[in-house]
Formats: sequence, structure tokens, C-alpha cells
Amino acid sequence: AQASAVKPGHIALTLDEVHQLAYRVLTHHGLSAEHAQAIARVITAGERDECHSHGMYRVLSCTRTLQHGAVARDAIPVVSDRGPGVVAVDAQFGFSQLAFEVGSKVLLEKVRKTGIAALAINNCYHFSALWPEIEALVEHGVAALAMTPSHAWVAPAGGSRPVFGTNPIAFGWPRAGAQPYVFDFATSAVARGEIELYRRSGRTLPKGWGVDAKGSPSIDAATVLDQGAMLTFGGYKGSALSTMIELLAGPLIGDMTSAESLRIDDGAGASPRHGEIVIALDPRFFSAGNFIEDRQRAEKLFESITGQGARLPSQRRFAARSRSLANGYVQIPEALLRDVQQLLG
Ligand code: NDP
Ligand code: PYC
Repeated sequence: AQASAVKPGHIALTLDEVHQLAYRVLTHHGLSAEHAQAIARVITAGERDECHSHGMYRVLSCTRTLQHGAVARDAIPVVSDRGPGVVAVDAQFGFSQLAFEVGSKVLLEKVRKTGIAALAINNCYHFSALWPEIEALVEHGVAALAMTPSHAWVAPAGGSRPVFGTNPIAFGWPRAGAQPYVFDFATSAVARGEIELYRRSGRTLPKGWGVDAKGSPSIDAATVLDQGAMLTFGGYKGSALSTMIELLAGPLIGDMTSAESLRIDDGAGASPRHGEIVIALDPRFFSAGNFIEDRQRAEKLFESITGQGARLPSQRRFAARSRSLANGYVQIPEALLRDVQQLLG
């Protein structure tokens, strides 16, 4: 494939260089090698798939979280079996990645026996996109759903004061001979990280993303981030989905809501600290002996979407992945690279 030209104001880095830089910064700030490797892997995957709000940019917030001091730098997650279809992993106030890695193995063992199983991750610092986790499950032939709160930055539809986190929800469906169907989005109009990137590059926001302190629409990133509130996607529908995520990944699993997470942060600007719920479904338990036929009917559904020119979620991401792998490099904004490298200072 033809290598893409490097955009003005960007620097080309190989994926290995991205991984090494993230790893070096995180370990320089005291994170254990095992956690730093796990985080560097999701950050590198984010850059590879051109998911910039959760790629290299996150090295800045992870470092801020480490400097804050509350995160356990060498936490060893503790697994507890809560029933035939439920496993909980206490992240012991470390970052979420290692807890998912150990918990997902048990989740997969359980779902093979029960048809439906859930993983609750508790007491973790959480900053990442959910699609790497969904992909890791779906490649074992199960459908999966993941949800997590964040910090209370988002106003409910009809209100103007922040209550919800940006609360992402991700879903994946395995497909034979094709990339899986995966969506992963914030239940706010957009992830907070995206608005932060708008602020860094001095761009005004599209309408509908946020309001000012009086609840009036605002297209100024700093106003929305620091004074007003973000908005849910789809009005009251996003508001209800966000409430569901607060409940299922908060009180249901004995963990914090986004408001509680923001309260304990106490202005430090660290990554949110709360729980996550992941649900896996094994299609073979649900198909009444028609597994192959049911899978083919799912394929017809996808064809009826793409057949009229609409795209599937993750299609852009998978295309970016192919491009990055073919090019052998990704493109990082110079200013971001400078900020990240300064953390080694
Ligand atoms: P988007 O609004 O860009 O939505 C992303 C999802 O929608 C992707 O699956 C994307 O696929 C798909 N999509 C986008 N455009 C289209 C289209 N035209 N047709 C079909 N599908 C489309 O991203 P968000 O800002 O909402 O979220 C970005 C990331 O932020 C997510 O990965 C999320 O997990 C993460 N996040 C994490 C939080 C946390 O607390 N840990 C909090 C909030 C967000 P594609 O990638 O192919 O474009
Ligand atoms: O971008 O909204 C966001 C976010 C919150 C926590 C991690 N990412």
C-alpha cells in the first residue's frame, strides 16, 4: 500500500515507538511494568485505529493521575467468584486494564458453561476506550456489552447541571470471516476527551455538545469543560441510557456513580475512579438448534445496512488500522508529542 504523507504539524512514529514512549513515561512516574505495558497496549491500539481522544493524549491524564498519588501503582487485582454466572475483580485502586485481563479469562470460562455471564470490575481508575475489551471477548465467539461511568460532567436532558459521566457503552457481535460488528460511544454527545482536543487546537465546538453555566448553548470548549456542562446524545434517550449505565456499573456492582467519583477527585483532575460491568452472551445457548442459520440472518442485517451505502460502526476504525499497519507508522501532533516527552524531563 502507498504510505500516507505526514500531515503538517505532525510527526510520524512507529507503533513500537508509540508503545515505548507511553511505557517509558508511565514507568518514569512510578507505575509498575505490568500496568504500564497493559496501558501502553491500549494507547498504542488507540493511535493505530486513529481514536485520538483515547490514544497518546491519555498519557497526559494517566500521568496526572499518577502524580495525584491516589492510584495504586503496583496493584494486583483480586478475583472473587460471585456465582455460576458472575465474577467480580477488585482492581485494588489500580488502573482498570489488568483487572479486565484477569477477569475476562474467568468471564469466558463462565459464559461457556452458563450462556450468559457478567464481570464486575470494582475500585479501578478508568481512562480508556471500551472497544479493545469488546474485541478481546468477541474474538472468542461471544457477543459482549461493556459499560462504565466516569466523572459527573454531563447534564440530564431538561436540566443544566452535571450529573452523569460521559458513560460509554460498547457492544460487539462476532462474525465469521469478517471483522466483528463493534460500536463504542459515549452517551454524552461526544467524549470529553474529544472536547479537550478541540480546546487544545483552538477550535469551536459543533452545536449541541454543551452549555454554559446558565444552561445556554455554548460552542466554546473551555466554557463547556470548566463552567457549564456537556449534553447527552439524543436528548432524553441518551439521558436514560446514561442513567442505566450509572445504575448497572455503579450501585448494582457496589461501586461509585460519576458524581461520587468526581467528589472524591476533589478537583485533582485525576482519571475517574469507579467500576465497570461487562456482560458476555454465548450465542450457542440462545439459538434453538439453528446457530448457523441465525448467524446468516445476522449477516443479512449487516448487508441491508451496508448495501445502501451506510457504514457499520468500527468500519472507519478498521480501515485506519489497516492503513497504520501498512504505513508502518502513525501521525502524532507535534504539540502533543512535545507535552508527552516533557513528562520524561
Ligand atoms: P463517536 O461519537 O465518534 O462514536 C464512536 C462510535 O460510533 C464508534 O463505534 C464509531 O465507529 C461509530 N460511528 C461514528 N460515526 C459513524 C457513522 N457515521 N456511521 C456508523 N458508525 C459511526 O465517539 P465518542 O466521542 O462517543 O467516544 C469515543 C471513545 O471515547 C469511545 O471509544 C469510548 O469508549 C471512549 N470513552 C471512554 C470513557 C471512559 O470513561 N472510559 C468515557 C467516554 C468515552 P468508528 O470508530 O469506525 O468511527
Ligand atoms: O473522554 O469522556 C471521556 C473520558 C472519560 C474518562 C475517560 N475518557
